[in-house]
Amino acid sequence: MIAIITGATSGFGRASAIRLARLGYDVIITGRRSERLAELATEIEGQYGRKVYILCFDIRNREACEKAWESLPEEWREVDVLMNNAGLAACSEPIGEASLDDFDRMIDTNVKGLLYFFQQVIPVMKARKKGMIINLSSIAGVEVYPNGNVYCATKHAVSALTKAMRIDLLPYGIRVGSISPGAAETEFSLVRFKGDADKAKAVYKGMIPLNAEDIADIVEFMVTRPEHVMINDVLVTPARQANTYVYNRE
Ligand code: NDP
Ligand code: 8X3
Repeated sequence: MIAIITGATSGFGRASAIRLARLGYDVIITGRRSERLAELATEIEGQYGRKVYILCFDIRNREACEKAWESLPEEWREVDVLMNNAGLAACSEPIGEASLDDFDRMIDTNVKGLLYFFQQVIPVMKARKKGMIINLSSIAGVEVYPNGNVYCATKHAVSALTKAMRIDLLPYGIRVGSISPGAAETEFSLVRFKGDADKAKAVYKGMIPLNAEDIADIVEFMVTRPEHVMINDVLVTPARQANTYVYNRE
């Protein structure tokens, strides 16, 4: 069994790559930070005895996505699970006040990048008439919140694409689902607030946020369902979060 996880250098992607290796998958791990990919490969190979293939590229770059896939040896191409996870929020400002560069980063990564890489992987799954796709959407793909604007729009797009993939890939027996988490403490907020650790920490003040292992648990649940079961979406929040903007903080 082979799984590809995009954005495996941190957070959900890293934890899920380890979890999938523990479940017996050889894993293809992707991201831009080569040192972290190498560290993760050493950890997985050493602790779980699974094979790891590293693809280091920027998912926003269409040509880089194509070249990454072309560079993959034939024996790695029969992918059973594709986890489209790489993504980010680049800002948190009212619409009309945020930078268009930040909007570009989110649209290029979360929507276009997901499609660029998906396009490479899907022909093999279609030819094999099997496979599972797990898209990392968000509660922000279900509802919007103040200053979430374009990030929410990209995650609404991921949710729409998940539903569209499920329809178009149905004849091929490919199962498509998404995970839609609420607040989870990873590097997500540090990236969103451009390295400001205090602002990032404040997001989770007065509650226990989700963590990367919580999401890996859901990935494990999805991939271990019998073949006749397709999990469409798992919407999950910390116990102290009711929707995108109502929290019960201590
Ligand atoms: P992290 O910041 O911890 O991880 C993000 C991953 O995406 C990293 O591995 C990063 O790798 C990769 N990535 C980002 N940009 C690019 C790029 N241009 N090219 C290649 N890889 C890229 O965040 P999370 O683990 O929290 O987020 C994972 C996914 O989950 C995202 O899609 C996010 O939107 C979504 N999500 C997160 C929630 C949260 O509260 N944390 C809640 C709901 C959804 P590198 O930097 O090495 O390229
Ligand atoms: C990340 C969760 O609520 O910050 O997708 O948008 S939220």
